[in-house]
Amino acid sequence: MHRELVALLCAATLAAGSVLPALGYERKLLLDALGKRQTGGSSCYSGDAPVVEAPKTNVWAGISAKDNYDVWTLLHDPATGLNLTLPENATVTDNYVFWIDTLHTNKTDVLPYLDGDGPAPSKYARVIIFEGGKEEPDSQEYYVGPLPVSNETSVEKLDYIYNGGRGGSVPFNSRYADGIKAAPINPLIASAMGNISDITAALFNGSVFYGASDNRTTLSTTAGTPLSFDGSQGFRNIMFRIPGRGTYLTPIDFFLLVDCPGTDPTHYSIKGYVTNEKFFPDEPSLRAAFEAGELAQEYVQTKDQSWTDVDYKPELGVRDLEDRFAPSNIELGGKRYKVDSEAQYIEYMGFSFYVAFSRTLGIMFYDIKFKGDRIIYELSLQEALAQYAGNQPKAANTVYHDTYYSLGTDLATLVEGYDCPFGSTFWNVTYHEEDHTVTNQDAICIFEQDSGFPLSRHRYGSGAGDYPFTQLGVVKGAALAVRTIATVGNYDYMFSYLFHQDGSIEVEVRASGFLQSSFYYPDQARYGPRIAPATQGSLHDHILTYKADFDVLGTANSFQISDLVVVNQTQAWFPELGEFEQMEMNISYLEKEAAFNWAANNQAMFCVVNQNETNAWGEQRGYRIVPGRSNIHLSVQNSPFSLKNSEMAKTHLAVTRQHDNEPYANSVQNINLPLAPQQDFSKFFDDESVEQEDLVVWFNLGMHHFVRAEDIPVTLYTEAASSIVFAPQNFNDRAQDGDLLNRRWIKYNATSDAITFDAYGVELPNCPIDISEPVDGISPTVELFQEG
Ligand SMILES: *[C@@H]1O[C@H](CO)[C@@H](O)[C@H](O)[C@H]1NC(C)=O
Ligand SMILES: *[C@@H]1O[C@H](CO)[C@@H](O)[C@H](O)[C@H]1NC(C)=O
Ligand SMILES: *[C@@H]1O[C@H](CO)[C@@H](O)[C@H](O)[C@H]1NC(C)=O
Ligand SMILES: *[C@@H]1O[C@H](CO)[C@@H](O)[C@H](O)[C@H]1NC(C)=O
Ligand SMILES: *[C@@H]1O[C@H](CO)[C@@H](O)[C@H](O)[C@H]1NC(C)=O
Ligand SMILES: *[C@@H]1O[C@H](CO)[C@@H](O)[C@H](O)[C@H]1NC(C)=O
Ligand SMILES: *[C@@H]1O[C@H](CO)[C@@H](O)[C@H](O)[C@H]1NC(C)=O
Ligand SMILES: *[C@@H]1O[C@H](CO)[C@@H](O)[C@H](O)[C@H]1NC(C)=O
Ligand SMILES: *[C@@H]1O[C@H](CO)[C@@H](O)[C@H](O)[C@H]1NC(C)=O
Ligand SMILES: *[C@@H]1O[C@H](CO)[C@@H](O)[C@H](O)[C@H]1NC(C)=O
Ligand SMILES: *[C@@H]1O[C@H](CO)[C@@H](O)[C@H](O)[C@H]1NC(C)=O
Ligand SMILES: *[C@@H]1O[C@H](CO)[C@@H](O)[C@H](O)[C@H]1NC(C)=O
Ligand SMILES: [Cu+2]
Repeated sequence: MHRELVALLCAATLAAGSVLPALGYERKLLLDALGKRQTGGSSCYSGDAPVVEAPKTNVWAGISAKDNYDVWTLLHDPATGLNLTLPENATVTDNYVFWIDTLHTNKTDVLPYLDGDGPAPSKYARVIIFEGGKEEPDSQEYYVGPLPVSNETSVEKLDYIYNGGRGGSVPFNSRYADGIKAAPINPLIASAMGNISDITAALFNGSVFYGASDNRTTLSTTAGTPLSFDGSQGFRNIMFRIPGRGTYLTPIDFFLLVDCPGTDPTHYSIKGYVTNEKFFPDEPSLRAAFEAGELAQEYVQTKDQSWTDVDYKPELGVRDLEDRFAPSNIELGGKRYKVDSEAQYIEYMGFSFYVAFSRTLGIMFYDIKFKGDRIIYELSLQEALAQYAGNQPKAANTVYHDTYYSLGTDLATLVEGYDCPFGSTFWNVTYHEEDHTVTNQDAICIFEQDSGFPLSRHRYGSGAGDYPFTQLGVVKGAALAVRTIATVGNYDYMFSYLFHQDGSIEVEVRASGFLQSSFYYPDQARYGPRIAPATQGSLHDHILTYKADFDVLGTANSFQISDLVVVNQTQAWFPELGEFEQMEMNISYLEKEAAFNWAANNQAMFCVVNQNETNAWGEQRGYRIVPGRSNIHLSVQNSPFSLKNSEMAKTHLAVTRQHDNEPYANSVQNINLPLAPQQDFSKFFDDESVEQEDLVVWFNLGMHHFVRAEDIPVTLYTEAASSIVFAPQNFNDRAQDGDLLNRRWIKYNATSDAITFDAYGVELPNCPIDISEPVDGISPTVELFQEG
C-alpha cells in the first residue's frame, strides 16, 4: 500500500479581532500521528476536492478504451488493406501495430468551439505501424478518424506534422528497437560473446554472456541510441553490465559493436570489441591481446548491488532528532481547488485549465485562464533529451529522446506524503497497448502547497516599545501544484507545474534516479569522477524542451524584448558629472520567428504581450518569461549523434508562429535519424512575422550533469533542478494579492500599546485531536501567542 492514512491535529482557533498580548506569532504544534484518515466533515482534513463542472468538453483528452479497441479492430480488418499480423505472431518482416495514441487536436478546430458555439472537433487516433512486410520495410504513421469509428472513419498516412521529407515514414533501420527488431540480431551477439566467454570470464570475475535467456549468462546488455545516422545504417553499440536492480551503476569494461542493417541477418556482422580503451576489429586480435596479457583489469566491478538501493543505510550514522516525523504540507483549511475529474479540469484561485495526457508526452495543459482571461492555450513537455560523453563507445554514442520510449507510459504511482503531500488528489493515467487499455494508478497528483514564503509583506513605521511597526501587512503564500514523475529507465524525472496566487505559472523539472555510469578509467577524469570502486560517473546534459502556446487575451500576440542597455548621458542638474552611465530599457519586438538564448547577465526581459490590449495605465498587457534555475541548452551543437534531430535542444528559447502542422517540436522516432531527421525543428523558422500573430514559445529546462559521489545511489532532487516562471507583466492594474483573505493587516495602537488585526473570517482551523498514544511522550497540547 503506497497510500498512507494521516490524521490531522491542529491548533485552537485564533479569534478574529482579538487583541494580542504580544507579537502576533501564531504557534501551533502539529503532532506526529499516523492514524486514520478522516473523511469528510472536518475542515482540517478536507476529504476530496470540491467538484466543478468543466464549462466545455475536454477536447484534448485521450481517446477512450472503446475507441482504441475499435481502431485496433478496424486496422486489422483485411478490408482496410494494411495486411497486419498480430504483434505476438509477428517477425521483423511482417506489418504490425507498434502503438496507438491520441492525435493532437488542431487548434484551428478547437477555438471556434472553445470561444463560440462551433462544434466540438472530432477526435483522431495516431498509429505507428511497423511495415516490415513491404518491399522496402519501414515504419509508417497513420491517423484514424473521425472517432468513434463509423462508416466515415478513414485511415490516412500521418504526413502533415513532419517536415523531414518522408512524412510519417521512418526507415527500417531507424524505427524503434523493440523485441521483434532485436530478435534476428540477438543470436549474433550471443555467438560473438559465447565465443569469447573464456576471455570475459577471466577478465571480469567469471562474467559471461551467451544470450539474455541462456541460464549460463551472468551479464546484462544495454545499447542506447541512436542506432542509425540517416536510416541507411543499423548498428548497436553494446555495453555489458553486472545485472540487477542497480545495473546502471555496475558496468564492466567491455563493449561489442554490431552492424545490423535491414531485416536479413546474413547482412549482420561484428564491427569490433572494445576494452581497456582499445578497439579490436575481430576476435583474433582481441584474443591475441588477451593472451599477451594486455587486457588485465585493475578494478573489479562488484556483484553486490545493495549499495545502489534507496533504502536506509545505518552505516551512514545517526542524526539527532531525525527519528521525529518531518514537517508536512497539509491543506488545513480544506481543499481550495475544484476539480472535474471526469473532464480533468481544475479551478484554483482564479485559474482554470484542462489537463490532457498522451503516451509520448505525458501530461499537457490547455486553455489556462486567470480570472477568465486566457493566457496560455497549450503548455506541454515536448522532449526529454540526454546526451553523454566518455572515452568508451556507449557514453560517447548515447543520446536519449525519452518520447521514443513513450515517456507518458512511465508516469506511475506517486507515494502520498513523500512524492506529493498527504491528502493530495490523485488521478490515474491511461494509455493503450494493442487492443486494450492500461491504467497507471495515482500517476498525477494535485495539491495546494504552502509556498514556504509569504506572497508579499511590508512593515510600516517604527511603532514603539515592543512593536517595531505602526502597521504590518503580510499575505500568505500558496500555490497549486500538478505533479507527475516519469521513471524512464534509469531516471526519475519529476515534472511540477505550479499555479501561484498572483497569476504566475511556474514550470519545474527535477531529476533523480540512476546515473548511466561508466566503468572506472583512471585516465578519464575529464568525463567524470570515480563514484564507486569500479564505477565512474558519465558527464551528460539533460535538456527538457517545452512548448508554451501563449494566447494572451486572444491569439494576436507579440514578443517584446526589453534590453537593459547602459548608456552615457548627461543631466542638467549634475553638470559636474558630465557624461555618466545609467541603464535604460531599449524596448523592441521580435519581428520574425527565431531561436535565441537568454541575454548575458539576464539583461533582457522577454514578454509575450498583446499590443492591442492595455491595462488601466495604457500599458500593453502581457506575461513575462522569467528565467529560473539552470536555464541551459545542449552543450554539444555539432555531434553526429544529435546533429539535426535535436535542434529544439540547442537554444534556450525559440518563438514560432502557431501552425496546426507544427504541433510537436520533435518526432518520437527522430532519435535514430540524427543526420536525416523526420522532424527538423530548425525548419520551423521560415521568416514568418511574429508581430500580433499566434505565437508559440519553445523553452528548454535542464541540467548540465556534473556527476559526483552524491549521485550514489541516485541523483538528488535538491540540486538536479531547473525551472522557469511566467508572470503577469502589466497584465493587471496592480498585484493580484489584494483580494486574498489569507493575510494579516496588523495595527499598533500607541494609546493602548497593543496591536489589533482582522482575520477576515479565515481562521486557523480548530481540529479534533484524536491521538491514541502520545508520540515520544509529547501530549497533544497547543501553544499560542507565546511571549516573544
Ligand atoms: C498467433 O499467436 C496466438 C497466440 O499468441 C496463437 O494462438 C495464434 O494461433 C497465432 N496465429 C498465427 C496465425 O500464427
Ligand atoms: C503481407 O505481409 C506479408 C508479411 O507479413 C508479406 O509476406 C506479404 O507479401 C504481404 N502481402 C502484401 C499483399 O503486401
Ligand atoms: C453511414 O451510415 C449511416 C447510417 O449509420 C448512413 O445513413 C450513411 O449513408 C452512411 N454513409 C456512408 C458514406 O456510407
Ligand atoms: C563463433 O564461433 C563459431 C565456431 O567457430 C563460428 O562459426 C561463429 O562465426 C563465431 N561467431 C562469431 C560472431 O564470430
Ligand atoms: C540450463 O538450461 C539447460 C537447457 O537449456 C538445462 O539443461 C539446464 O538444466 C539448465 N540449468 C539450470 C541450472 O537451470
Ligand atoms: C567475484 O565473483 C565471486 C563469485 O561470484 C564473488 O564471490 C566475488 O565477490 C566477486 N568479486 C568481486 C570483487 O565482486
Ligand atoms: C484509478 O484507477 C483505479 C483502478 O482502476 C480506480 O479504482 C480509481 O477509481 C481510479 N481513480 C480515479 C481518480 O479515477
Ligand atoms: C561612458 O563613457 C566612459 C568615458 O568615456 C567610457 O569609459 C565608458 O565605456 C562609456 N560607457 C558606455 C556604456 O558607453
Ligand atoms: C535598441 O535596439 C535597437 C534594435 O532593436 C538597436 O538598433 C539600437 O542600437 C538599440 N539601442 C541601444 C541604445 O542599445
Ligand atoms: C485593436 O482591436 C480593435 C478592436 O478589435 C481594432 O479595431 C483595432 O484595429 C485593433 N488594433 C490593432 C493595432 O490590432
Ligand atoms: C489539421 O490541420 C492540418 C493543417 O491544416 C491538416 O492538414 C490536417 O488534415 C488537420 N487534421 C485533422 C485531423 O483535421
Ligand atoms: C487605541 O486604543 C485606545 C485605548 O484602548 C482606544 O480608545 C482607541 O479607540 C484605539 N484606537 C484605534 C484606532 O483603534
Ligand atoms: Cu543526469
